[in-house]
Amino acid sequence: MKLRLIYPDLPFWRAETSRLALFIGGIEFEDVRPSREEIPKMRTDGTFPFGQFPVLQVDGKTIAQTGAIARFCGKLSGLYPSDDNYAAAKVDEVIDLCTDITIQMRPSIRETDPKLRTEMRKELSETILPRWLGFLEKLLEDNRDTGFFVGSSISVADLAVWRLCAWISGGIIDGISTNLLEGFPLLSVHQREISNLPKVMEWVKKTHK
Ligand SMILES: N[C@@H](CCC(=O)N[C@@H](CS)C(=O)NCC(=O)O)C(=O)O
Repeated sequence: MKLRLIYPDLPFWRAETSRLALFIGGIEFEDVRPSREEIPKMRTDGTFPFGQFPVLQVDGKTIAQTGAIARFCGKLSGLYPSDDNYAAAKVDEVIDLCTDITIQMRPSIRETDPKLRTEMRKELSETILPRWLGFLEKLLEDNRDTGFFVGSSISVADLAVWRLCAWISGGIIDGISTNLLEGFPLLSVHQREISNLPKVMEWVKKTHK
């Protein structure tokens, strides 16, 4: 099976979850990272069927949508439950939660008025994100003995949250506190543990700039 995963050269969770899953699973894929100049053409030549990315091409056929791609790559890599429908739904739940959190960020990222943007980021830091991160913390608490989001081993849910939290609290977005995870002990430990996995460290060393 020939796989081409298409997303700009950024370790954003929407693509990085699937890239990393394939890497961990030892599944060969072409890691296509179009430049800013190449993207407009891809919007019109059918590469991005909904005008958005990531996109995964499987033997020339296209899968769009972050969650669909993550599930597909998770299944190929052994990082998505294959015989437990409840566990599979719980993984989906976490990925959808990552999407919801990303959507919370969008208005301030698109805001062009600096004063309004600062106010929005303050509200995100102080109120909105702590509420949503609390939901993730609660999921870890419910699955406490394992340190993973679902079941007793790593899944694409863990990879998605790991990259999402690195983005939110990594000092990448002006005005969003880098101490955001401090109030969430299980999420903080989860973040560290995933970062320290040998395959994750190898991938980060290889691809993150
Ligand atoms: N529903 C899509 C949303 C993907 C999305 O918003 N991608 C962003 C990049 S992270 C994008 O394509 N932005 C450009 C645009 O919307 O025109 C998914 O789940 O993959």
